[in-house]
Amino acid sequence: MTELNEHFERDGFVAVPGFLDEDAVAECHRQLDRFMVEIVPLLPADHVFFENKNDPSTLKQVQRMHEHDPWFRDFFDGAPHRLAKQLLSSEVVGRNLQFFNKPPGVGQPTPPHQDGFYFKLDPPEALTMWMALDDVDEENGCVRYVRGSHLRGMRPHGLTGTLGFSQGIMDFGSDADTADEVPMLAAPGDLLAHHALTIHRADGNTSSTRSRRALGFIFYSVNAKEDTIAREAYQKQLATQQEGKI
Ligand SMILES: O=C(O)CCC(=O)C(=O)O
Repeated sequence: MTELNEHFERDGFVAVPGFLDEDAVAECHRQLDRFMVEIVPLLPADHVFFENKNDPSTLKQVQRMHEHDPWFRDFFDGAPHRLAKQLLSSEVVGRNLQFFNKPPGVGQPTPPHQDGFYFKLDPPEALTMWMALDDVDEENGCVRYVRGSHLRGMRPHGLTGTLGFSQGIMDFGSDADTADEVPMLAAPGDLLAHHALTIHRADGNTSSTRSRRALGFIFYSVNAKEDTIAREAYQKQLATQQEGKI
């Protein structure tokens, strides 16, 4: 087993500094700029979220980029797919490529949650990768993981009211949660990977000038079966919750 796998299995997350080199990060930014101009205006409302839907500069999330653009599909199918396969020790299926931003000053906190609660998988064998495209720290809302939380099962979640992160752990914040929380500082091109049961959250962006852009990659193990009834019930609840916000 590699060192990366050992860390991932022990902590429920692992950091891969320099996953993309400087040139690859620059190319990713170029492609992202193109995507924002050419593709975003064509996307359905439930694939693009804004902090303020009347202000395009507050774009906070784009869903399913790999389905809308061949460059991002090829990127998703390359190095992230290979790493997901290694970390889950199984064949994997790429499910979502997302853009995450916390725009300066207005980017809201990401509520504490476990991605597996959204995925509805049995067994919950899946992971999310999060690749920084800006320098990310406490000021602009770095991701924070609770070390080892993937070993303690699924926590109850409730509705948060946060667009893009509709479900959160309502009783989060005990000493056990906070003592093991790790702020994940990252530079452009650094990648974090977390297990579907790992609790994570992020503060809002309190900087007035620095964005906090990232790409997220979701992969399911082929051993994980989707509970389609639970998933449909969740999608219906989500559609009701998003009314008027998107
Ligand atoms: O970008 C963030 O603040 C959090 C992203 C996240 O929760 C995820 O990728 O699962």
